[in-house]
Amino acid sequence: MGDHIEVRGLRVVGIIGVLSEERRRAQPFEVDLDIELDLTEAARSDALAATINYAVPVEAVEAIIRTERHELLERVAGRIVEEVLGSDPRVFAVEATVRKLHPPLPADVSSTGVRLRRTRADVHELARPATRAFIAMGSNLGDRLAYLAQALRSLPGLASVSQVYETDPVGGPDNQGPYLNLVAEIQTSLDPFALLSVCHRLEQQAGRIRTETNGPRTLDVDVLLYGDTEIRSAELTVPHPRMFERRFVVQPLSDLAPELCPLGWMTSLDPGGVRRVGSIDLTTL
Ligand code: PH2
Ligand code: MG
Ligand code: MG
Repeated sequence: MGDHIEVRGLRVVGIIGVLSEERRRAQPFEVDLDIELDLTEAARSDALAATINYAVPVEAVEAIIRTERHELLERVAGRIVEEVLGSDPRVFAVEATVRKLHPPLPADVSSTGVRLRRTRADVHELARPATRAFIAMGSNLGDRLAYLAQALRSLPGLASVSQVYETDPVGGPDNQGPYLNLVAEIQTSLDPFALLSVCHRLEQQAGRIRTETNGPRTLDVDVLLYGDTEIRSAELTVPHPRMFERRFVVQPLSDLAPELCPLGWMTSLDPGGVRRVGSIDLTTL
């Protein structure tokens, strides 16, 4: 689409800089803004309500430069982008250029500046607080421990890992070997769907080939829990729908978060087929 509202050459005086003379005396800055939003309706209807009044971001930029005290042009550009994205949900991206018009340099330079472009998705990603999530892993083909260790090394935000358990296969064909299972705790600012694609990437990295349901696999990586969030969508169900029926999940989960595993669940599950085989040392992964 490529629609923009454009502001060029907005000049404001402010205190931004690292040098002590810059901290003492205000100097001139110039800002260019490109605000990306769909202008189809405003272009057709001539209604101000169908777009954003550019006086609003202009005023926001003036206020940031005049009243806030930052050292870096980067931070000022960051603040402008945050503010303009936050001011109206129809804005999907903002590019801000901030120039210092008389940079204190021992050279003949007309201006110095920084340009940032951020989409709404970028800013949300940064602003999202970390969530405690639990990931289950299982392997019953090839060098099982090596697949688990490799996946743990690549898992972003890893905080702790359960003991490793050898478990009889539940469901699937008869001729498959036992699993190694574990549960990992992570702190993540990825949203649950981005986390799911990380899990799929780890499975691919282990060369997983999907044939039959519950068939043998080099690596299975499932999202068990994501904070208190509940999700029921075609791609992802959280909490994992079968987790509390499966001792190969509940046993390692209870190593990390017994408070999430009330005794009733554990004792109602068949105790057979799950053997503790050892632990993975996070410091030597
Ligand atoms: N995973 C399954 C099906 N059955 N059995 C064991 N013991 N461990 C698993 O990880 C496992 C399973 C589907 O993901
Ligand atoms: Mg699974
Ligand atoms: Mg799976």
